[in-house]
Amino acid sequence: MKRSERSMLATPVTRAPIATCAPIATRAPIATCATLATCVLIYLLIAVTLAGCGAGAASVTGAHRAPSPPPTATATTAPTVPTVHFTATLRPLNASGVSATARLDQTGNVLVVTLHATGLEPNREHYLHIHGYPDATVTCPVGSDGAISVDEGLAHVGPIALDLQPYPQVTVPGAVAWTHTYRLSPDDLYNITPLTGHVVVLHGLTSNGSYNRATFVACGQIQAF
Ligand SMILES: [Cu+2]
Repeated sequence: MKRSERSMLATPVTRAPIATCAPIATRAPIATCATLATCVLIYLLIAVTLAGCGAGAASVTGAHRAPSPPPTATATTAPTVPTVHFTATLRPLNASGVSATARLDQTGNVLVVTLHATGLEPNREHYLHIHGYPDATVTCPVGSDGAISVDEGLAHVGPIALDLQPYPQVTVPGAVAWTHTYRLSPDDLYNITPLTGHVVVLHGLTSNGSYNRATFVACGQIQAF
């Protein structure tokens, strides 16, 4: 047998599948069948080839299939923590002339405190605190514009529950707007809960020519709204 004849015989058996899928389907017209046996053989080859092509097509399609959509947001998002809102109206103590409003927005362990104050001495450090006890209620000193010592003030409002640093910086007389966000530790949360049992206090006043950074200058009860 000549080499060209051997290669012609070998070709259909070894080369038919995958690489020539589409051409084979269009390449085997009935008219080309020389005998019934040849036709059967050709159709068997076509059937086997198409089956292989079908499998290949499926796998290719699978490989290019769009990835499954990610789980919906509702399935993975933690439950929303509500924000609770509080306010405090600070009235002057020790004839300071200081007035302020504080807003407190608490979302879980995040507390945003906003303060608008007037009458604070400029270029002085003004402590800003939440005072009170855990699971108890304190109130601001009565007779708010009278002279109240630091000890008397603390007797009313209790210890510092949360030190609101960095304190407001007042560089010029007049109003000051200040806000800060705190990420509270478990101890902080314990100390300020419930907020409605606590007060906001501003400190710092010059009296008789000397500045006392602990003197109470304004106090306000925290209320929910
Ligand atoms: Cu204080």
